[in-house]
Amino acid sequence: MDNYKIIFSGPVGSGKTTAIDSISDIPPVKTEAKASDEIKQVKDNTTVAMDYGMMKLDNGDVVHLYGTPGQERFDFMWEILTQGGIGLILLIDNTNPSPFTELSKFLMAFSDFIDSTDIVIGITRSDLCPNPTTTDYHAHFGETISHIPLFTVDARSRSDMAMLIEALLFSAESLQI
Ligand SMILES: Nc1nc2c(ncn2[C@@H]2O[C@H](COP(=O)(O)OP(=O)(O)OP(=O)(O)O)[C@@H](O)[C@H]2O)c(=O)[nH]1
Ligand SMILES: [Mg+2]
Repeated sequence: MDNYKIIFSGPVGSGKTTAIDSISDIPPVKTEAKASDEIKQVKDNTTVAMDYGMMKLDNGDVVHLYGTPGQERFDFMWEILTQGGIGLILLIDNTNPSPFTELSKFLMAFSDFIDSTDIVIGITRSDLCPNPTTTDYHAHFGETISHIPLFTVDARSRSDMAMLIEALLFSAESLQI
């Protein structure tokens, strides 16, 4: 039996806590606090340290799921949480006024981890804001993300989250982790 650690990150409200809720086989451990006024317009709570969940694969392997806080003032947790991880699932909220800027920011912040492991991008909340499309993301970022699996997903959907994890494990296996 193998154990893997995967990290969910991305901006505030992109669905990291929701994603782990959707896919975890155990009730997740959350560290949420009441959101400040700015965030409160979108949701009541925000992650201040981490989320933790886990899922068992059919072959008996266990995938440990860690969610980071989205707020940059808690970014000291990002490096702590990536340690020992085999890959990153980056969730980007498509309703953000500048989703490209948000994606750039997180690709930069996690660049060392991405360089040494693997990454999958999930574009969330596209049902609320269909643009930019995945084609627009590829057109804007070109080579930078051409090798990265990128999907439109709903963090509330277990099957969508399972697809992201499968894509990440598939990429990681091809790197022979
Ligand atoms: N309509 C819609 N809502 C979504 C989708 N994905 C996530 N959500 C909702 O968006 C919100 C995301 O909130 P969280 O999961 O707390 O976001 P987070 O990334 O953990 O945010 P922080 O912890 O503050 O960084 C929740 O209310 C979800 O139900 C989606 O694809 N469509
Ligand atoms: Mg959260």
